[in-house]
Amino acid sequence: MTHALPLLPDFVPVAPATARHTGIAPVIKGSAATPASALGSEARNSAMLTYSSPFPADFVFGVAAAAPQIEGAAFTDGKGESIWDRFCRTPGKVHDDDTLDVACDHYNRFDDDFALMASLGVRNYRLSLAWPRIYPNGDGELNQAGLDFYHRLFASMKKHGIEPWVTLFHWDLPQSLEDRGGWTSRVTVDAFARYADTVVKAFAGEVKHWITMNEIRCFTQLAYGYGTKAPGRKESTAVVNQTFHHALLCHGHGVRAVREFGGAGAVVGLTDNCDVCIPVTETPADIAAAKAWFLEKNAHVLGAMHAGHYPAEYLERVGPDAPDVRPGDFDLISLATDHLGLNIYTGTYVRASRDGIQAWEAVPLPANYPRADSPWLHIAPQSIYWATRFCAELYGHQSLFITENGCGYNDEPVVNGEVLDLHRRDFLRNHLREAHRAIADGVPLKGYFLWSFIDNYEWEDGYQRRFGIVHCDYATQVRTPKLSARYYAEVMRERCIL
Ligand code: BGP
Repeated sequence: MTHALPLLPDFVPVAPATARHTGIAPVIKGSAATPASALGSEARNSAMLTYSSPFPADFVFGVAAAAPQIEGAAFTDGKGESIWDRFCRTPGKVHDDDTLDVACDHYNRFDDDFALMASLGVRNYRLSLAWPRIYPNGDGELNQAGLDFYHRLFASMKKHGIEPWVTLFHWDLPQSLEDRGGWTSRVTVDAFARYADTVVKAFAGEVKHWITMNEIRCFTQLAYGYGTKAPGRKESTAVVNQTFHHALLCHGHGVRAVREFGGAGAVVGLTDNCDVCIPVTETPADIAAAKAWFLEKNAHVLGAMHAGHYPAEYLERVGPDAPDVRPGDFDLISLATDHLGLNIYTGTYVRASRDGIQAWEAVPLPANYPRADSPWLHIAPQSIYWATRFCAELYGHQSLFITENGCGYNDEPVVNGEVLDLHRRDFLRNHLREAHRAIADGVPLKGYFLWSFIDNYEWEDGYQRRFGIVHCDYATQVRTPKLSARYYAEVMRERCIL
């Protein structure tokens, strides 16, 4: 069956962007004008990719996880306390008061885990480094045992033929830094700069793919505004906006550290969970509305990073709550990156407003819209297509990765050695189809990392929520690949949607 869609009406072939991050094409609120596509004329050629075609030869398939969620060994070999180690011990904050103490015991079982990954044909694994394992107090004394652990881990990955994609920060801030203000304070920025320098220098020989931060919104807004994630604070909008700014500075330091110490061939970028939308109908009017929504909602992270300043519209919106910006901050924040990672789970439906005055109208989801057991995870595979396409068009990105995509469910029992998670297989297949469609339409999507390799500690949902393609029995630490793991293994082997 042929699935090659014609290029959508607003794909105007233009010369490919010369810089990695070109300026943002203007979207004027209320205007019907559609920004020109940043995609080049190659978009037309790659539209020859059909539904049954393999993914491009250089397309990266992988799986993802993060240190605090799988490693366990929360206080072993000198590791310091993280804000999540503290938060999970505050009664009522995490489902069943689950702790990260043991998790998947990956700290002790990584070699077996990599053998299992390799047996499924996984060649790329996105992981994170635990900052408090390396600097137990965030700054201060270095813990050599922490560095040694990751040297052993990378050696094992190499032995099993698995390429590391390393995130410098995936939410496990050292508690000592939180005691000094956490993300509200520049102390954290300085400490992160030192930590980034240390780990990039230490692992330059083992790691070539770097990701600076994971999902700035989650460890700032949700953690310091809503208080649902560690450290669970409820600060003012102005303070929350400042935490965003400090996180952006740390992203900049991550880029700087890789440029200075990463060695030949090292690449770096941010992983963002941008707000994602889907045009209700794929018509020029709804697409333009969705694009205007995307630009507005992402102004304070992607917009700022790519423009080299906070966009005027954002500053107008936040007024006196705007972050304090010091001279030189945006030199760091807007350093050129090599790729952009997007964690895509869900999306908002947007259409052209019926009053013809507003630039867009978000359509609320009805109560019976399908979702996973995670209450926020409404199933919207087209999110992948539109998020990657808008990032290419609006920011001129030439190299995009889905760094997370997956679904969380509660009860997935092992029966006769199997977990028949057809729901996850379906989720995966439908999202891969949209990734494939994006590539066919010329979007420079270069890879896909599934969240997650193994069931793990899902933050405030503890061990209740399972996102893995491999089942973890937390009582015995027995791993059982689910049906979705077998399915994904075949997809990776054939490099086709099956
Ligand atoms: C992302 C995080 C992951 C993972 C996933 C599932 O936001 O980067 O670490 O946890 O979401 O989400 P959650 O655990 O919040 O349900």
